[in-house]
Amino acid sequence: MAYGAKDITVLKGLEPVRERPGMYIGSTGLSGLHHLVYEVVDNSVDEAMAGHATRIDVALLADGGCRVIDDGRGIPVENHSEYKNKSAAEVVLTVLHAGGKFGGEGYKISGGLHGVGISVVNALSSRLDLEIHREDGRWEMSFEKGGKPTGKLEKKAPSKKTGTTITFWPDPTIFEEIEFRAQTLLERLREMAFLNKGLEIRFRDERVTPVSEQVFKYAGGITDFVRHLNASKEAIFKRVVAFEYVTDTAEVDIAMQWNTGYHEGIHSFANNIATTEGGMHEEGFKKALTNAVNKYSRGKNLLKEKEDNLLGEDIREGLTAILSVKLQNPQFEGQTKTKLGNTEMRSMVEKATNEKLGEWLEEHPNEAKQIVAKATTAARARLAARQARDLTRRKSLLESSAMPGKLADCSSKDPTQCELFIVEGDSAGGSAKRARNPEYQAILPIRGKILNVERARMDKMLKNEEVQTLITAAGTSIAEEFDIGKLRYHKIILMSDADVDGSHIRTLLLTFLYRQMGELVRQGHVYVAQPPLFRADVGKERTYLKDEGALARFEAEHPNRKIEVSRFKGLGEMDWQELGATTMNRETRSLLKVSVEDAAIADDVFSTLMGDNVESRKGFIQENAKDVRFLDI
Ligand code: 0RA
Repeated sequence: MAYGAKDITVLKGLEPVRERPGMYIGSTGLSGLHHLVYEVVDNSVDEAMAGHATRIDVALLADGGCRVIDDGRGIPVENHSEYKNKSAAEVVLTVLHAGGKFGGEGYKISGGLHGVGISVVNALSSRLDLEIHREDGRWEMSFEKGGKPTGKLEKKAPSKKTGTTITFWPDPTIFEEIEFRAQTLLERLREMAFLNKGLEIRFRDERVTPVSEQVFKYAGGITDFVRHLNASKEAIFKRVVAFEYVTDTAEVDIAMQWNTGYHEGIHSFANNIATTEGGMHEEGFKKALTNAVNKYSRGKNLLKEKEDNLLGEDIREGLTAILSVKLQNPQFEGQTKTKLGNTEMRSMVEKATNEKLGEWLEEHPNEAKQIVAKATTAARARLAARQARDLTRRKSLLESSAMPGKLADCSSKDPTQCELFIVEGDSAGGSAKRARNPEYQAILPIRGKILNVERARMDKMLKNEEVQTLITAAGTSIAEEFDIGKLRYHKIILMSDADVDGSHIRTLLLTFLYRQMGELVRQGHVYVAQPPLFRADVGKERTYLKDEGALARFEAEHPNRKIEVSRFKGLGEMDWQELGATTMNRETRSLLKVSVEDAAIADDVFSTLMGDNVESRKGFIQENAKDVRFLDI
């Protein structure tokens, strides 16, 4: 049976959409505004998924409109069976829930977050122009003021091609803001192109001069997506593990690649919608991934009989994966409706992954070995971390409340008032002890050299005595045992030299804090001290300047004066009074609060600096040596 006008079933008029836009597009802010574009594009992508469209053009017009063109079949133009005198196109644009997706034998699979249809876009636009190429003609119709037709659908000229063009102008009385953000749209459109192999999506921003245009088209689909996500990372091997699994009712598409980092990046989608809360498909994938790798390891004796199975988290360390499923009736659940609830997808993805990944591993023994080796190292690091934790716990039990000897603790027991300075180097530690306010400032000297040895992996860091001391001093323990309620100092301040070694140690410590005590960073307890780099004397007046920029400004502000500048090579070169006044005294110092982003960057830098690949490490250091963002927070 041909799919045509009579399959388009009808539910409601458009008034409810204007009354409660949030119900249909989530919000009337930027996200809702962008939703309009996605809704239109989703319809075109559906046409592509059904095999009828190959290209979609999205343009942001100079006058604030948005135009979406596709080369699909075109919305049906004949009169609708249930509406006298109304074309199917008019029904699709003016009746809620009338699309190709509801009832009848429309598409097998369709995207769109709420599947609300383009009538919602019409309802929330001050104007909408429709152009259809179909049945040998070019047809046009326009709407204004929230979806009111300005006339009937009319054939304007003969045409040999097919397709739909929708141009709409968001209603400024509905939206808080009507200026689209190119970057946001662009990222989503690129994602759409990745998720639909071979589909060409063009994006043009005509609001800027020169007009910018980008073309997204990926012959490799989600395999290209994974490469894109891993582009700045170092893969453990070049190949992307990819497979698909198709049944009559659904489709599973998986691509993955491991990198030398530690981050787990599984991105799942159902019908092109990001399922950020996960769901059944993700559960099935994780279970089978763990199972397949363990089964392979046992089979090949890479895991000895007496050894424990690798855990899922070990196997997923450094994994970037895209899991895309397409199914008929997706159930979206969870807080943000981004969790896939269809239980049949759990077993289907599990089966697909067990079978296909199992085969892949057998067919690629070299790569398989590397996957197992990476997971084994992760498992070892996990065990070492636990040992280290047990050790600190036992120590603190034995010594009851005794704090480590190296720590010069403060007398106040009120954590909100207390500060812990982690100071690189013994001599700087000495100055810091003299300069501090012993009531609420504690000093923990750390010898940089010790941390600096070779490529400190996290497990080595945890075994390090000074890191252990830091854990005990902070009071919170780490990883799963972490308890922020036990934090002994509300400010943890890293104080190290403003040189390469200093920033190296900062990177290590930040990485450690980020990975093992992440909540400290997230809740804003971690700071970096800012010792000055220069002392400038003008006559009897002495000024401390934090960097070259500050020095240049100072020089500009003192023309024709003799300025005596000395540079501090390290904290050790400052006397304790100077250190106190410039860097520690609450009244006069300046501290930088470490953001989660700073810490994540440190973690990235750490992975690259400490990774096993010497070449990439060298390259990275050379490339980023001048990038202060990385090494000098
Ligand atoms: C209803 C039925 C058919 C196609 C469409 C709607 C359709 C909607 C949009 C929105 C943007 N682009 C679109 N392309 C198609 C099926 C028509 C047929 O059977 O030929």
